Amino acid sequence: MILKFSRAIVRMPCRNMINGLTTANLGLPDYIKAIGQHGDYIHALENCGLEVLTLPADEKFPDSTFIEDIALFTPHCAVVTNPGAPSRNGEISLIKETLSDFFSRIEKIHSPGTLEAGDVMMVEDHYYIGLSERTNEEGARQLIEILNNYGLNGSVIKLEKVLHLKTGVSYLERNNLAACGEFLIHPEFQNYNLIEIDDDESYAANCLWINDKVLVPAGFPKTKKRISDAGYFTIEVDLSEFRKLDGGLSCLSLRF
Ligand code: CIR
Repeated sequence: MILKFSRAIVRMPCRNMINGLTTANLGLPDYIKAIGQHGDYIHALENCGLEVLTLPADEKFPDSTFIEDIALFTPHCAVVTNPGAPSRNGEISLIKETLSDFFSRIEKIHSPGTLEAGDVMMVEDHYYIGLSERTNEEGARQLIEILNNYGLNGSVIKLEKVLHLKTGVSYLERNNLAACGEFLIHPEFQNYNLIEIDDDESYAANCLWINDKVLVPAGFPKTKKRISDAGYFTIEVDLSEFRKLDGGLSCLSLRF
C-alpha cells in the first residue's frame, strides 16, 4: 500500500445535526442512521491504513461532524480556518487543542478573511483554493501567504455553482482528477487526466483518495466504474444522511 496518510480525525455527528445548514431538499437526516454510516466511514478509513481519532459530538454545532472545513493540514503545519458560515465559526475553538497534539506549527486565518477547507484541494505542493460563499479573497490571500512561508504555493478558482471546491472536484493522485460540471472545462484543470463525473452523479465528484484506495459514495455506479477503470481499488460508503446536509466524503475527516 502506498502510504501518504497515516491518521485521520473525525467528529461524531450530534443529535442536533437535523438543524445543520443545507440546500439539498432531501429531508431531515436520521441521526441513528447517520451514526451507523459514520461508523462505516471510520471503518473505511481504517481499511485504508489510517489510525482514526474520533472526537466527541458537540450539540452546540449542528454541522461539526463536517470537520474538514475547520482545519487544513500541510506536511509542515496545520492551519485553523475561519469558516464563512456564522453558525459554524465557533467550531474552530473545538479543534485547537487537538491540533496541538499533532502539529508544532499552527497557523490561523483571520477576519475579515474567511476560509473553509472544503474549498482547498491539495495537489502535491500546490493548493487550489475555491472562492465561494464561504471562502473570500482575503481568506485565500492569507492562506497563500502562509503556504509560501513553508515553500508551498496556492492559486484561486472562482466557483460558480457548488458549495465548496471539493464538492465538484477531487484529486486522486497520479495526475488523475475526478471532476464534474464547471470543473471539466476549467482552464486550470486541463492538464490533468480528467475522470468525468456525470451531472446525474455529481454528488460522487467528492470522492476521497487515501493511500491509493478511493472511497466513493454508495449508489453512483458510473462513477465507481470510471474510478475502478482508472486503476483504483474503490470502497463504497453510504452517506445518504450526510448528503441531506450537503456533506460529502471528504468533509467528514481530516487526514494527515
Ligand atoms: C455546511 O453547509 O457547512 C454543512 N452542512 C456541509 C459542509 C460540507 N463540507 C464540505 O463540503 N467540505
